[in-house]
Amino acid sequence: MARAQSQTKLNRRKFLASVALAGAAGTATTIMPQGAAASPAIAPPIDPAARPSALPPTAKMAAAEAGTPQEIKAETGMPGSDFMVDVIKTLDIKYLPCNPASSFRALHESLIDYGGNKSPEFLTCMHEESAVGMAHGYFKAAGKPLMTLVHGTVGLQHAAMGIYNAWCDRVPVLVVGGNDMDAAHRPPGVPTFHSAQDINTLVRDFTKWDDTPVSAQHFAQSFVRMYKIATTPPYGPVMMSLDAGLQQEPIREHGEKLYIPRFVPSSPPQGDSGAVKEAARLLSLAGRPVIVVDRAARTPNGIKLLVELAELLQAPVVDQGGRMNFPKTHYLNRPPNVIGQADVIIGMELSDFWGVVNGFVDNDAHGIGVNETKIKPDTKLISINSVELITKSNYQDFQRFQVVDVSMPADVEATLPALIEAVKAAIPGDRKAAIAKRGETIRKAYADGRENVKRAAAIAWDASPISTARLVMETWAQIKDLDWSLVASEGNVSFWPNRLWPMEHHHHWLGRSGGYGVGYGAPASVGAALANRDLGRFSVSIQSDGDLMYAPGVLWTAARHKIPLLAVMHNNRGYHQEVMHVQRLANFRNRVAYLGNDMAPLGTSIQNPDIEYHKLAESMGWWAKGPIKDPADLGAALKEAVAVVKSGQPALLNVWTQPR
Ligand SMILES: Cc1ncc(C[n+]2csc(CCOP(=O)(O)OP(=O)(O)O)c2C)c(N)n1
Ligand SMILES: [Mg+2]
Repeated sequence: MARAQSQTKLNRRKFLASVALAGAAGTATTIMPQGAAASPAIAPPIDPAARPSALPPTAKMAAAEAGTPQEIKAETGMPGSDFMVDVIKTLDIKYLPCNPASSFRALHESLIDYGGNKSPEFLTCMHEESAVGMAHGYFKAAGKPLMTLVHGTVGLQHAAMGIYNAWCDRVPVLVVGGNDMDAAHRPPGVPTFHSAQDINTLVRDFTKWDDTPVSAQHFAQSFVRMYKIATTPPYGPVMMSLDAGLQQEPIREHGEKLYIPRFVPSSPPQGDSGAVKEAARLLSLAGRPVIVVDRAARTPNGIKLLVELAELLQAPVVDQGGRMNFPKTHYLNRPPNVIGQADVIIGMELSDFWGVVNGFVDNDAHGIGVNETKIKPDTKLISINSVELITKSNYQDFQRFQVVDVSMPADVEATLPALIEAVKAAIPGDRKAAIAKRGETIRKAYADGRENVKRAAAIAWDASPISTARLVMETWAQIKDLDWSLVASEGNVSFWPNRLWPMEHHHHWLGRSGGYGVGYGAPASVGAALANRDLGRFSVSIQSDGDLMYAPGVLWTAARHKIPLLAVMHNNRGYHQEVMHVQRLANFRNRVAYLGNDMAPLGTSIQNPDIEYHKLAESMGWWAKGPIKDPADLGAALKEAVAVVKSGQPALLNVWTQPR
């Protein structure tokens, strides 16, 4: 990008260049590293006169090296990045989780000094993946997107997995990467290592849109546009490469007055009326309709609409848990085994319809996966899925191809009101009694199912290390009277919260990472806890050990910014899922998985030394306790931790658990 060659800029560049040159020359002529003469491996001092392109330092340069640096002359005119702050402020973005970097120093300076560090407020992050994970979790609790700034190359590389998770989880995150693009004027050395022609290419395959503005006005249009695209269902992350020069240079208006485009949200895409009618006809005539939902309820209203449809049809709902879609306490909430008997299945925002109606058995007798259908050959399939509108090619988040009979590339929440009305109109009067009877049978199955789950949870109740069911239910006992929000449950605790906690409200369950990139749980729970703090809710997370150690610095961010969160650790001392994968392959090959001398599964355990997570958290400003191994100690420790979190601090309990 061409930079304005203002007098100020030239002065500053000359000044910086002179300091750098004088520094190099000064070093060469006067300083010898200790022991250098004796070691042939270390280059001899450089004779400045022998260097073809560098002049010996002038007296002025040498003085600049030794003396106090001169003040840089103040820039005149409105800095481009101040205008950028004006643009950003129109969108009411509350926070900016961010790891700092020079490629966006100008915007950083404007945000704090011109923008007053409000809307957005900086949250200091220790890893770019943590920043994106925080924005991801925040959105799911608050329903509002955050932005982050990343160092265009290296920072974006760190952020990439978090962006992929947000993409797969259909969550908007606004990512702006600083990038010093003018090869003729950017500082050489490190800043040039950190520049690229096109940083956006790194994440283009898993963002909804990206751009590289070349003027202040272009920035204004693109920032509002990226916000609009990210927040139009299906939601998704978006990316902007932001030139360091454009941020830094004063505004040039090209004779045209700069303006900030007004943000007007787009309406979500609604299913075609003919397809809605056909879906309603199939559902209302079905003997055993089943509703399967994954990310169907975008908002609390989505839950209400789903309850209305399910009750109208007295159809069981299989909630795959991408979001809090349907109350766990409702008798129509059923496990996936109802799918086998269905004659009509409607899938709503499913990430994997094939997986709903087919089974895959890993490693059969021939060592490869086997596919088997789970449904009857004449079962009719209906799909409402907005993600079909943004399918890309490279990453395989679109899963296997599944033929469906009625396909609506549309947003479920936006389509449900029309579908409900169409179903009401389509149900024949003489089917109403049969539909009501279907409901009674399901009600009984629901009650029996609850009893079975409770019996299963009681198994090994007193075991040490602590059973995952006990971990989850002891936690429940301490939070049940609060306005709680389970902000993340990472690792695998056999889905006990989803099976046993009476989740009813949108914030009771926020879903998982989306892309199953491990390392999501810790930052997403801090981000969601921040949103819940502002909304007056109590945040709890089930925090696995493997997940926490990808980027534990987010613990510091939570303490620094006073984000109350109860992190109850599922510390099974390993990457247990991978323990099982290696074991499965050893079994298949008729070998004993080699345990190594310390009797731990090799390459998959996190033991010996055991990580003292409570000390780790304490060192970063958390209240913490552990390791808790005896289940009898758990209740009291949780009680203490809950009181700490209620007082506004984060608290972590390091609990030793059974593998799953
Ligand atoms: C970034 C990333 N690296 C590796 C994996 C592979 N992986 C899947 S589950 C898992 C174990 C996670 O350990 P933990 O969070 O402690 O959960 P546990 O399985 O022990 O319950 C790993 C390493 C992954 N999904 N993502
Ligand atoms: Mg683990």
